[in-house]
Order: sequence, then C-alpha cells, then structure tokens
Amino acid sequence: MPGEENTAHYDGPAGGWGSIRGIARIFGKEWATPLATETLYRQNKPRGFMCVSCSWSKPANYHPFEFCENGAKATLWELTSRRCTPDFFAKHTLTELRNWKDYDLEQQGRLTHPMRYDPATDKYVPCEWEEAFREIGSELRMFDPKSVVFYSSGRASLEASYLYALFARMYGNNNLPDSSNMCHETTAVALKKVIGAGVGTVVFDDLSNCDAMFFFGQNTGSNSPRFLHPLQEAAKRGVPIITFNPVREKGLEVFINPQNPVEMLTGQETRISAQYHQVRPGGDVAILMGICKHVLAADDEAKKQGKRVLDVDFIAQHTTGLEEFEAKVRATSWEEIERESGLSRSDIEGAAQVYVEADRVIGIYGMGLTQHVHGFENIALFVNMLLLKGNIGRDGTGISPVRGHSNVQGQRTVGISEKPELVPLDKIAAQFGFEPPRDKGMNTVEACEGILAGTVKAFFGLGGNFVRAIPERDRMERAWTKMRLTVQVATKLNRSHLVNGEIAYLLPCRGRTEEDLQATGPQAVSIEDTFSCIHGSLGRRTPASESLKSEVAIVAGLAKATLKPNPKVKWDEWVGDYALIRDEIAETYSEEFHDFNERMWTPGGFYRGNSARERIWKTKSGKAEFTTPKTMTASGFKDAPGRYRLITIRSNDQFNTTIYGYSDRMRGIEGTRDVLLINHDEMKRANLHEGQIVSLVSDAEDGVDREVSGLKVVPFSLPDGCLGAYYPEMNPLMPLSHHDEQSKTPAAKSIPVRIRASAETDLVTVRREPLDHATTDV
Ligand SMILES: Nc1nc2c(c(=O)[nH]1)N[C@H]1C(S)=C(S)[C@@H](COP(=O)(O)OP(=O)(O)OC[C@H]3O[C@@H](n4cnc5c(=O)[nH]c(N)nc54)[C@H](O)[C@@H]3O)O[C@H]1N2
Ligand SMILES: Nc1nc2c(c(=O)[nH]1)N[C@H]1C(S)=C(S)[C@@H](COP(=O)(O)OP(=O)(O)OC[C@H]3O[C@@H](n4cnc5c(=O)[nH]c(N)nc54)[C@H](O)[C@@H]3O)O[C@H]1N2
Ligand SMILES: [Mo]
Repeated sequence: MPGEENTAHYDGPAGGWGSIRGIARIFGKEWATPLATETLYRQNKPRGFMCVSCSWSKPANYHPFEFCENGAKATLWELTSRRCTPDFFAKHTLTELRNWKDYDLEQQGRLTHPMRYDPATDKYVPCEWEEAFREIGSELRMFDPKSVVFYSSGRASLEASYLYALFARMYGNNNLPDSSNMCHETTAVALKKVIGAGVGTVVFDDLSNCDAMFFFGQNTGSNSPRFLHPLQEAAKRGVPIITFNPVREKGLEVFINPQNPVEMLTGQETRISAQYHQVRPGGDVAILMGICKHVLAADDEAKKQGKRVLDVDFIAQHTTGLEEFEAKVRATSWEEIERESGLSRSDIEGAAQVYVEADRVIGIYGMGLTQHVHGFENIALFVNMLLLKGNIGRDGTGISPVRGHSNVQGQRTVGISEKPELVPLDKIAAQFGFEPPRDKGMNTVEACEGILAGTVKAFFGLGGNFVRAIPERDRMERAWTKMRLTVQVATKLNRSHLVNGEIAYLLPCRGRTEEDLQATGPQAVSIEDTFSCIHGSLGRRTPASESLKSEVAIVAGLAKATLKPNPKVKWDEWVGDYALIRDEIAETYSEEFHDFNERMWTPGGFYRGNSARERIWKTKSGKAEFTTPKTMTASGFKDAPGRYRLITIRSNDQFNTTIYGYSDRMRGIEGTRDVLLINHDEMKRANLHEGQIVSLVSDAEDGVDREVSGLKVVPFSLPDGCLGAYYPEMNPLMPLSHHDEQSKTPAAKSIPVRIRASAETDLVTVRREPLDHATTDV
C-alpha cells in the first residue's frame, strides 16, 4: 500500500498565502498594477468578463474577488506586456524554435501580427489579413472538403463557435474535433447513453443542499480552485466528502480560504475530505462495484425489518436494467474487488456506508474517470450507484462532471460536434438555405489517424495547442509537415505553430479580456459554464496590438473568402454586431437560447436546462439505464512484471500545455517538471534511488518505440504498480490507439510503460514483440 513517504513535501493547505505568493512569483510587478487589479476585480461578475481559465460556475452571489490563483494567472498571462512581434520571428527559424521549451515560447508574450510561413528562410514573415484570407480561401476551395479538419480548443465564445461550425458545414464536412474529445467526451457519450443528456445534472445550489459528496479523480485545488469554496462550506456543514484518487491532492485534503482574512491570519484550515482512498489508476470500476455490493447487502438487511435502502419506487418508474446489473454485482467477489481497486473491503464498505446513510448525494468527477480505455464504464457505473437510491433529478443530488476549458461545454451546445445526430441539421438547413453534410465527421483521434495516413490535407486550429495535447506526439509531428495547409489562430506562440504544413499561417486574435470594437461599437460575447449556465462577457482592456482581429472576425473573414455568397448568411453584418449572431443561435436552439440577448446578463447566468434533471430520460429505452460492466478494470490492459500504469498529471503552475512556471507547490515539486513519481516500495523493487535519472518506454505491445528520457526519480505517495509524470511532457508515450473504447478519449490516466534505468541494463526488460496490429510509422 502507498505510504505517506513523499520526499517532495508541502505542508501548507491549498489556498492560503501560498496561492497569493504563487501569483506574485510569476508576475512580479505586473500583478500589482491598478489596471491588472481592476481587470481581476471584474472577473466572473455580471457585466464583467468571464475567466479564460476553467469552466467553474460564476455564481450570482459572488465574492469581492471572484477569481482564484489560477484564474488570476490565466488573466495576467493574457494581459502580459510582452509582445511576440515580427522582429522576433525575423531572428529565429522554426527549426531553431522547435528546440525551445513550451514555457519559453509562451514567455515571448502576445502575438501581434498575422504571419505566413516562408519556406525559403524557414521563418514566419508578416502578411496582411486580406492576403491571408485570400490564399487560405483559394486553397480550401481546391480540397475535397472531407480532407480538411476544423479543430477548436474550448475557449472560443458561443458566437465564434457557432459561426465556426456553420462555416465547416457550409464548406462540406462535420470534421469538428474539439479539445473535449481529449477530455469529457467520455462524459458526453456515457451520460447521453445512460441518462439521455450528455452533461451534468447538478446546478450550483445543489452543492449546498446535498448531504454527501462522492469525488472521483478531479483535482479541485489546481484545476477549479473556486470550487474549494462550496466544498469548504459543505465540509463545515458536516457533509462527508468521500474522495477516490491515487494521488493525495492537497486541495482535497485541507484548504485555507484566501478571501477570508481571519482564516488567512490565523492559519485556520478546513479539512475537506472525510475519507481519502488512494485507488489504483483504473480501479474505480471495482470500487463502484464494491459500493453497489454493500448497498445491496444493506438493502437485504433492511428488508428484514420491513425497510428499504434502495429507492424502489424510483427504480421501478424510471430505470431499466437493474436485474442484470444486480446479478453481476452479487456474483462479483470481494477478493476481485480488492485486487482490482487496490483498496480493502473495509475501506470500500466504510465509504459505501456513508452512501447508504445519506439521503441526497452528489457524484463529482474529472479526468481520473474519463481518460481510461474503459472510461465509459467508470461513468456508467457511477450513474448506477446514484440510481440505486434515486440520486438523480432531486434537489441536492446528481452527477457532476467538472468540465475543463472555460467554454468547452458551450462549444458543443452550439454545434461544434463531429456527430451529426447531436446537431439540429434540419433547422440549420432551413435557417440558412443549404444542405449540411449528414455523415459523421472526425473526432480528435480520427483526425490524428487521418493525418498519419495522409488523408487529411489541411488543418485549421481555432486556439489550442493540438500537436502538444494529442497522443503519439513524435509520430504526429513527423506526419504533420506532410499536410498542404495549416492555419492556427492563437494569442500566444506554442509548439503547434512551429510544426507547419507546406503553406502555414499564424493568425493572432484578441483575448476575452480585451475590448472588441466593431462597426456597431464594443461587442460582448458569451460562454457556458460547467453547470450549463450561460453568461455574457465584456472585455475592456486595450487589445495587445492594433493588428489583432477577434475570433468572430477571423472565422467570418475566412468563410467569406472560401464560400459562395448566400443571402441568408451575413458574415459582415454578424461581425459588425454579435447580437445578430445570438439571434441566429436563439433561432437554431430555441428551447435553450430563447431571448438570448435579453437574458445573457442574468446574474449567475441563465440555465439552459437538462432533461435528466427533470427525470425525463432521452435515452433509447426512455428510462435511465443501469449498465452491466464487461470489465472490472478501466485500464484496458493486463498487469505484467515490470509494467506500470502511468498517470499524466497537471500542476497548479500550468493550464494544459501553457506552463506558467516550475513550481507544483501543492505537491512539493519545485524547479523541474522532468520527474518520475513512484512510491518507495516500487523504487526498491525496481532498484532505483532518489534523484536517479531514468527513461520511460512504451509497453503497449504494438511494436512502436516510444521513449521519454531525462526523468528524475522522486519518491511519492502513490499506489503500487503506478507512476506519475507530467502532461504534456509524457504525450510521446501515449499510443494513439490507447483511448476510451466508446468515445475515443485518449486514455491518459493509465498508460502502459516500463522504466529504463539505463541504456545497458534495461534493453533486456524492454520486450520487442513482432508487429501484429501495429500501424506503420511515418
Ligand atoms: N490550473 C489548471 N486548471 C485547469 C487545467 C490546467 O491544466 N491547469 N486544465 C483544465 C482542463 S482542460 C481540464 S479538462 C480540467 C482537468 O481537471 P481534472 O479533471 O482535475 O484533471 P487532471 O488533473 O488531469 O486529473 C484529475 C485527477 O485524477 C486523478 N486520477 C488519475 N487517475 C485516476 C484514476 O484511475 N482514478 C481516480 N479516481 N483518479 C485518478 C489524478 O491524480 C488527478 O488528481 O482542468 C481545467 N483547469
Ligand atoms: N497526456 C495527457 N494529454 C492530455 C491531457 C491529459 O490530462 N494528459 N488532457 C487533455 C485535455 S483535458 C485537453 S482539454 C487538451 C488541451 O488541448 P488544447 O485545448 O488544444 O490546448 P491548450 O494548452 O489549452 O491551448 C493553449 C493555447 O491556446 C491558445 N489560446 C489561449 N487563449 C486563446 C484564445 O482566447 N483564443 C485562441 N484562438 N487561442 C488561445 C494559446 O496560443 C495557447 O498556447 O489536452 C489533452 N491532452
Ligand atoms: Mo480538458
């Protein structure tokens, strides 16, 4: 079992003075200017702007400073005074810049001019917007529409996203992969299948009405720190928070509210989790089976006294499939549950008893459940657990995926989807007078497969850092350059801009904090948070450069340069007045977005509704569906001697591929990200010593060599058989084929690897199996 033996050590709580110092350390004087303070003050408030970091709720009753350490970092990162100008690009070739670290690239500051790749000098050179639109448009007109990919990262507003999806469909494809394909796509697919709505059913107020929370694989302290406030309030009310996570994450242990002067001055901590269970990566299927097993046993006991633990009325009226699931649970032994979960029966029963006794329970989760080969089963079983006691569709209950990017959920809501059945295509056809494509488009993994196979000829990136975020980075980078056209819309320089197609453009855009002045005046945009609430957002800062365009203007400019004119599609008018785009959104999605322009400034946002919350089940059976799992582990591969499950983690000093600094304060890892976390017992077994430099190699048995070297061994409290290391540095180790079976979300929380201690010793342990189903390397 894992010990408490981290050498990497942080004694402090999440929040507290550490979070204030964390901001000051990175931004120094930049953070203390009146303008920065004024901007932060307006963050996440009505008539203010909505944070560009995560998608956590923006409540109506906001705090004086409704931002967290990471929201402040993200805002200040966008507001930096540094500029990455044409001068910078004149000094460096792309070949040279490809050797720079992600951190150093983004440190160059905001992009200022549209740039075109010049193959003769291997440099980006400045160009005019119209020239860029013209060339990209004329190239796009020559491709088979099915060979072009339109990626988006989850930041672009509802307005930009709606136009982007419309552009792709008018162009002729549904190739609209999105960062959520690497993230909560498992949620979208699993929840749609079992409860008929692909997003969470919980709203903010439920958090103060529940009497227990079950928390799987979400790192609140780093990734959605404002969530710590309702968690702290719940813990203070005596609500047990039961956490399952291989890593002891500080934010789920103790918290000091940096907005509470008394707590700050007295160092008064709140304990967050009442129970903390260090599950094996992929062990959640077994835990959930164990919890359900205990619930059924408790129900058997209760029946003897004429009572029930199960919500039998709810089950009879609203669900299907319990019989088969129940038989499976009863047939599953505790021995198997203990082996697969890495936890003891008494631990699981202890957690399950809290569930038995609680009347209103919320289930919360993040990447720890979604990023597995059997991520679908993780989520479906979590829903099973909730259904047993009617914990969906009542106040203070429900399932709550914590979404990532600030508008990632909203982008899917307004049409960015490769799945045509999720988009009201008939309505769009009637509204704009064209026939949208009805065939399925490519998701992220399929787009990567197409790029490797050479069938994808052009890639358009609306934000993000695709090449860095996806699996199989080394092979992907080599294949990337074979594309004819790559276009990236971005605020800051990143790795994806340096791996270019034959023709490549880098187009700089305004950020959400900045004033967006168009023909009818300053424009606001809107986003959807993790609780399905829609908020207006108004940027007021002077844009980083006069040459920047908004994402709306860039998408419209490109669409106009590419598509035949259509009188119902008014690109110029839409750019002049975003309220007209919102009118179009309201027409396409009339149920959710009626009176959009009037409602967008509602304090706390307006709720777009969720059928499952009303106990209306838009599933195939018309009921909420119990799922019988075909597997007892989510990892998707067998254990073998020397094979570890690698989990890729984020620090509080990064936002995805954006690295703010090298301090993972809450895990006590400082100064470097090139580390391999492993527990003491495993270190002994593998004959490793602290500080030793090792490599990780792929153990996927697909014949492809994958290696990341130069990792320093750091003893860390983790379950046996498991390792931890940072995303995105580890992405070369993740096979493209290693993804959730149903949704194709890359399985970044259980990657099969071996440790290579040194070139001589380990060649023996790295097996090279003959190629069987392997894809060919490029
Ligand atoms: N500061 C900051 N904030 C962010 C981001 C960021 O990079 N930095 N990214 C944003 C985005 S896009 C997203 S999607 C979210 C991601 O936020 P999270 O969903 O929290 O994602 P991760 O931090 O990748 O992993 C979550 C937790 O899963 C645990 N875990 C790993 N494997 C397992 C397992 O098998 N079972 C269980 N139960 N737990 C497991 C890890 O230890 C980790 O604590 O955060 C968003 N917010
Ligand atoms: N191994 C492993 N891989 C993972 C994950 C993991 O946990 N482990 N997590 C996955 C997840 S959850 C996600 S969401 C993906 C993230 O994948 P992406 O969303 O593609 O990546 P980001 O790092 O969020 O993108 C950062 C870049 O976005 C640009 N940008 C910032 N703001 C704006 C803006 O307002 N407009 C535009 N146009 N551009 C902007 C900047 O240039 C910045 O460099 O990675 C996935 N990959
Ligand atoms: Mo994400």
